[in-house]
Amino acid sequence: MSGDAVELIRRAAALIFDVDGTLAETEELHRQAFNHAFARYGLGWHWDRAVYKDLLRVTGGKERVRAYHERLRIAPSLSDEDVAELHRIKTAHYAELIETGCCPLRSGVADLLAGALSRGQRLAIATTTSHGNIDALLSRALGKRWAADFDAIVAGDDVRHKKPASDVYLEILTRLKLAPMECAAIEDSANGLIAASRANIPVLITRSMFFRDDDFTEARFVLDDLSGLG
Ligand code: XBP
Ligand code: MG
Repeated sequence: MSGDAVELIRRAAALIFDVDGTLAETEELHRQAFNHAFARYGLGWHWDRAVYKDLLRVTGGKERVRAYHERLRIAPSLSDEDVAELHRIKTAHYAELIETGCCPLRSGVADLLAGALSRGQRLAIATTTSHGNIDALLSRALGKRWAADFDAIVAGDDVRHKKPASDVYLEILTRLKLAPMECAAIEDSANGLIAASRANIPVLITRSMFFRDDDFTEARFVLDDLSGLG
């Protein structure tokens, strides 16, 4: 464990967490939920891990479906209503998968959240996914009243532009009334790193399953997980 990473975390007035890949390895469940929705919708699409890894460059589930559709040479027409319905099926199935308890918080996350609260630090969430998905994950992992510990929660649909745009992070800073350098962002992907860096917030990367080969040159620290930081 780099002592400087501990210092970055402990000196921050607020810790701003990404969700997917950072708090838990959720992307594999998102992938399974997309495939469930494609089957239910009779599309005959299947995203294997390699395809999904590539598609994860597109942030946002609806945007990811649209991007894949545009890449197909022969494709059924797909209206915005179709995409919305597919995404609704996907989201419902994702919540069912989360509810089975198969997706615990990643190593070190619970200790870091508890340690930060005990030190009087503030907690926030800046994510591309939806409030419903955040609630499904964190209710299961931290209990129904989890949100009381977070001073600001900004999701993809709350802002105009999803990551790698800085919108979610700028909105968090406004809500917390803090300067960027008073915070630390904890992310797992290059898109998340770019988003936080564009808002001038120092970033600590926790390497995750799908993004471990991303370019993290701009990050202040790159760790395998968050254990030892609490
Ligand atoms: C992850 C994402 C999300 C999820 C799917 O962002 O890009 O789109 O893959 O969630 P982050 P939705 O790591 O910033 O949370 O289908 O709800 O978009
Ligand atoms: Mg992420």
